[in-house]
Amino acid sequence: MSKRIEQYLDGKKSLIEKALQKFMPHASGLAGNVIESMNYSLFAGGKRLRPILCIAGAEAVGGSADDVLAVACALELIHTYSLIHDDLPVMDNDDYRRGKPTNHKVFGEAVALLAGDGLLTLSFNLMARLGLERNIEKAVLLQTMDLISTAAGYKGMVGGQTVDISYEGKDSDPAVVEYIHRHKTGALIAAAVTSGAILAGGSEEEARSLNRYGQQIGLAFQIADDILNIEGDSDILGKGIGSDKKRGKMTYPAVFGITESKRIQEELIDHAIEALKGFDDKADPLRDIARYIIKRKT
Ligand code: GRG
Repeated sequence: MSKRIEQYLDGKKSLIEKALQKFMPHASGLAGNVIESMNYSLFAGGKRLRPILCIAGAEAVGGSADDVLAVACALELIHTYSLIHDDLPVMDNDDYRRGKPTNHKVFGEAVALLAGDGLLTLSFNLMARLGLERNIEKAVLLQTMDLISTAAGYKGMVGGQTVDISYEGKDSDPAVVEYIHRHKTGALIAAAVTSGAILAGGSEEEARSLNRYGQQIGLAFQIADDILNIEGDSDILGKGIGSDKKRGKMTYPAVFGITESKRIQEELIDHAIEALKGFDDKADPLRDIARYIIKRKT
């Protein structure tokens, strides 16, 4: 990873950590254990990629982190909810996430399920509060919430996850694996970059280009995740490897083989960078992130 992108990611990550600390409630009262469970997974680590992309999307159109911090944090809450639910025995049944025992291992399945629900609903509360407190133009905020809720729901992440679990153990199908990856992972990543641009006052054309960028890196990100599940180091990843093969998951390496999957990744990153051709150097962090996504070890 180049020094420039390393510094950018570290800087934005610490901004996001501080904002998350500010937005999250402290565990107290009769329902304190669900708050504790929400905070456990949210602060267990994580690259904070989706909020960073939201900030980088805002910066690419001339905005700043401050314009979008609440929405950036809301995206991380949605992402963390999806990880908690994804790890449940009824889904992928994983024991480790972000280097720690999964939420249900610590708090039990019922509280883990509720912690996911709590994070998801709090994310929309955060966005609504941003609108109320910062006096964001109503149409802009509604467009952002429409974009994010669509990406997180049945047309995006939830839909992709449904196909992912229904196709376990089935014969390889290139169209199905692309559907799974674009929806399960790509949709929220694309919404992250695009929402940043919309909130920061980007034009429709800029938002469309950034969405195209997000779709390409989103798919590449999940292919990289598939490859890390085979070639990665579980200590660095903070979760087990080899699980996709054991469960008969429809992944890019399973469908196309490792070499072709790596070629597809590179091609997607080239297309992502091409989608940024109308942007000046304020979009350099997005260009660097695209390259980093397929080189990452975690
Ligand atoms: C609706 C019941 C219900 C469950 C939803 C939608 C869903 C469960 C899960 C899908 C989300 C998922 C696990 C997608 C895989 C995407 C992925 C590669 C996650 C890991 O993301 P990173 O690497 O993780 O950004 P960190 O820990 O760095 O944040």
